[in-house]
Amino acid sequence: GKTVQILDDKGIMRSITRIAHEILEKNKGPKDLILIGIKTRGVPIAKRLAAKIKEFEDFDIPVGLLDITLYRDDLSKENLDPVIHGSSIPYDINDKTVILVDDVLYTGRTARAALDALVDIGRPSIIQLAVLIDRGHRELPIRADYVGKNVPTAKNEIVKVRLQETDDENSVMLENL
Ligand code: 3GP
Ligand code: 5GP
Ligand code: MG
Repeated sequence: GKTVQILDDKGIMRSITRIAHEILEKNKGPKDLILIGIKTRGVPIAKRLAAKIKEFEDFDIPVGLLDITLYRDDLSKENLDPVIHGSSIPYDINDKTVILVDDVLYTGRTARAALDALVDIGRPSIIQLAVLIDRGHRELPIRADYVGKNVPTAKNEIVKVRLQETDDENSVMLENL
């Protein structure tokens, strides 16, 4: 199908830089923040945000990860159920501001599963959500606090996120299946 580029290397970099500034602005600095990347590509985005905050404020933000994937059940092509495979959050999240980070926000089911996983681990004072792309089509009352780019999509389109750390290049493409 047809493929169009939404962000190039510089565009991704600028979005992440802006979100890093927005995180610092909204939370009045880097204190008590923890970034948690959602597997696979949320993790390098979380690490890039932490590196930006280090650059701006000379402050180290802890970065953890959650491994959540969506599984189709046998009966339905539409309903995807998030399954939590594991996590690496070797920090006390109690009374902290936890920022979940993912590449694409779509139905909101992954974010919801991430919230479930977090409340099992501790009791953050605030949980926020940062995504590189919001492609719409929410099926739950979930929204992102920080968005790199809003991309209106059809349900039969997919957003291809490629990052240096996982794919050897930086680009976001919209692909029409
Ligand atoms: P990610 O692990 O980096 O998020 O869901 C597994 C991978 O499939 C995701 O990588 C994502 O990039 C890719 N993907 C592309 N389109 C879709 C989609 O419509 N739904 C889901 N769940 N993943 C998609
Ligand atoms: P949701 O749970 O909000 O439906 O989807 C979020 C998760 O599914 C994200 O982790 C994301 O990787 C993946 N996802 C959903 N739609 C897309 C898409 O169009 N492109 C990519 N790259 N990932 C998607
Ligand atoms: Mg993802």
